[in-house]
Amino acid sequence: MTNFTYSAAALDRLQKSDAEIFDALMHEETRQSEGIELIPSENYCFPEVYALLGSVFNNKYSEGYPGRRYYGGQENTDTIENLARDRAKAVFRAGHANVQPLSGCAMNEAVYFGLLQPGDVILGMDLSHGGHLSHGHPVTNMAKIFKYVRYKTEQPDGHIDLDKVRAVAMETKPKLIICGHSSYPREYDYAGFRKIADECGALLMADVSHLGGLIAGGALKNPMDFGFDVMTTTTHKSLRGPRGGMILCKKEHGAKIDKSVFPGMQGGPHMHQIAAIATTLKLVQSQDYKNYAKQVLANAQSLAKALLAGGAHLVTGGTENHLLVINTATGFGITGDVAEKALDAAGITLNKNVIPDDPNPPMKPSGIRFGTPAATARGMGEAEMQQLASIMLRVLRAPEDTALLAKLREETRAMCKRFPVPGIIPGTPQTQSAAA
Ligand code: DSN
Repeated sequence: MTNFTYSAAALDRLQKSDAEIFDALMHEETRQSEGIELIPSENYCFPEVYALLGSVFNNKYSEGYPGRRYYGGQENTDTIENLARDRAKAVFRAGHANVQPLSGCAMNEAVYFGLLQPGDVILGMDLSHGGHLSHGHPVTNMAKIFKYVRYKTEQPDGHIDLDKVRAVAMETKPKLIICGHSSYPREYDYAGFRKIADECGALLMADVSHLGGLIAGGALKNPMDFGFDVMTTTTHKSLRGPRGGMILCKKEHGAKIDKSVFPGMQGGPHMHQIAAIATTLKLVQSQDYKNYAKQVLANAQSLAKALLAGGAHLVTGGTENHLLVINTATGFGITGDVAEKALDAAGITLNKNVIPDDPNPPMKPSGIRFGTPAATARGMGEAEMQQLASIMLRVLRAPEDTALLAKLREETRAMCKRFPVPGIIPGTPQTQSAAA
């Protein structure tokens, strides 16, 4: 067995019954072990999560909610869903929690359909300024139902000017305002957003998918403490749980949200995923996890400082959370796709990313986005961030120097050896043979 995340017997059967998938799994373990993961929405889940994702809870249909299901045999599924909901409410100080959304887009759609009517106006952040697809990008199905309007960040410093947000809100009269991002490296003024929502009579939602774990660990502010109506978060990013989504809200919105998730949008919830969410929400209450959340931010600061010193152009000039965006076009004269590929060759995985009002197209954008949750989960600290920044700068200055990239690949591999991925024991016989 290569690790303790799967049962030995099940893995053995897989190897015999489907060698192609088995090999891909082994190669992916090797890739994750021997490379440095900097995609800010990715992480290594707690090893306990693998136990539940690979468990018999996968087999159960549980349409409905605890105590009111459509099928029998729910004594254990009710237990796990009740624990997940109670722990979610406690961790995020929310009046109500729904843990059934299958993932991020589904959870946000469930909020829109639960609290709004078709044609209602929703105000969210522009995608190129850090917003998310599920906040109503024109290519989404949601944009066919609701009318989305946008606020942007101010250039060149990249911050949100709340007076401008207020002006758009007063002009467009949204029924819902969304505060949330997937590539905005700054903290929000949650109290300021609450004030604007009150002035224009809108409901207020925070999508903290990237930040959920950092809020749970007490390292960042919690929108629920500022009177937000709804807060959504995925469960597999900084939270380190299984893939999934969660909706936290004021008690008064609970019935509408629940009805919108089931039967409005989904059928049977994924009970193995809910069991893993429940466990995750216990683990994030530990002191170890609180330390982890703080270290994620400290590492991001350290990385930002070293990159700035090396001449990188950081969007907004730095970071106040776990993520950073570099404008590679202005700083290094290369587009994000070129940077992504070169860094990958040096053993660092991150993603090309649009920058505010990017003149370039999404597949050849002007920037890259990266963050520290996964590297921190394997125990890397500020010293390693300095080393990482140095490797990144050398790659960005010479993305076509294949000899240099190969040399740097060895440096990242050596770093990885010192920091095993949680749940994977490197160098075991199967990993080695799959990698060979
Ligand atoms: N794809 C996720 C991210 O990378 O931010 C959000 O859905």
